[in-house]
Amino acid sequence: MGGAFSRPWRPLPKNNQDTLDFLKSYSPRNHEATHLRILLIGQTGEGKSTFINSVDSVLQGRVANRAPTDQHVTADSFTKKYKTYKFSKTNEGHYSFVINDIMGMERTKGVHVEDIKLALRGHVKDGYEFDPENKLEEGDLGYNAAPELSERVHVVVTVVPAGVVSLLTSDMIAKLRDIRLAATALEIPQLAILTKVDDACPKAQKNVNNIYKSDYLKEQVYKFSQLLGLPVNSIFLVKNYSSEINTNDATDAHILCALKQMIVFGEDYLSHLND
Ligand SMILES: Nc1nc2c(ncn2[C@@H]2O[C@H](COP(=O)(O)OP(=O)(O)O)[C@@H](O)[C@H]2O)c(=O)[nH]1
Ligand SMILES: [Mg+2]
Repeated sequence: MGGAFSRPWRPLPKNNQDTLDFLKSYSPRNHEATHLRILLIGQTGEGKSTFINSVDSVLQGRVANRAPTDQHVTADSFTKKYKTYKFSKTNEGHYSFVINDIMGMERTKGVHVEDIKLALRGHVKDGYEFDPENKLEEGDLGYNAAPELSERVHVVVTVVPAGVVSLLTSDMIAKLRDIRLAATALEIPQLAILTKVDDACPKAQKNVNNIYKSDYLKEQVYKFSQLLGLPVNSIFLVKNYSSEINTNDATDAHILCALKQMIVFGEDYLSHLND
């Protein structure tokens, strides 16, 4: 045995304030884009809305609850609309990145993979209500025929609970890979967050700083990397603010670390678009 809780297999993020400053001062170098758009994808109940709330909580320094989350996860996806979340700065304006929440991707009653591909290219209007029976078509009310750069997706993030990685069906993996290929064809960068590390690992539940010391969580990251073909260093472990009353530095650190990488990847894409 021995090594299960010895040295972290990835260094712990260090300075939250540096990352917060980076986020605050960030704006796309490509002036055609007013902001950077992050799209979260995954099945229902995996922590997408809670991640959006967690980001808001970290930025505000208090637990926020803007994106409706679902405590009672049923076959029906709670989020049906394509919705853009902006984040307010304390004094003025908004951060120069936004996060899109999308309907869950379950086999029946889930969002069409084709609709997600349209969203990547900015063709899905904000507020469009996904219809599992019918995919969005050119000419539909919710179809944006001439998307601006800011309406396109600049980084795609797959969200899966750490404890669910080994339970993903081949059908779901095929869908995720399908979207990944579509994003790759558009050269859109991708990463993943494995949520609910506290549910998946008792040591992580005790102390979130143990997540990079857990062999079990490391295995899930490597397994997910293989399943999806994403590099290991594009996969982040996150404990969302799901039951806490106050924020804390350790939980903030992992959320910030994942968020910063999303911005770095998205910025890289945006700034090289016209090369
Ligand atoms: N323990 C724990 N629960 C979480 C975490 N993230 C989300 N949840 C819970 O998982 C449930 C579904 O989350 P939600 O964000 O609505 O999932 P979505 O359908 O992907 O948007 C909610 O009850 C959340 O409180 C996490 O990191 N840890
Ligand atoms: Mg949701």
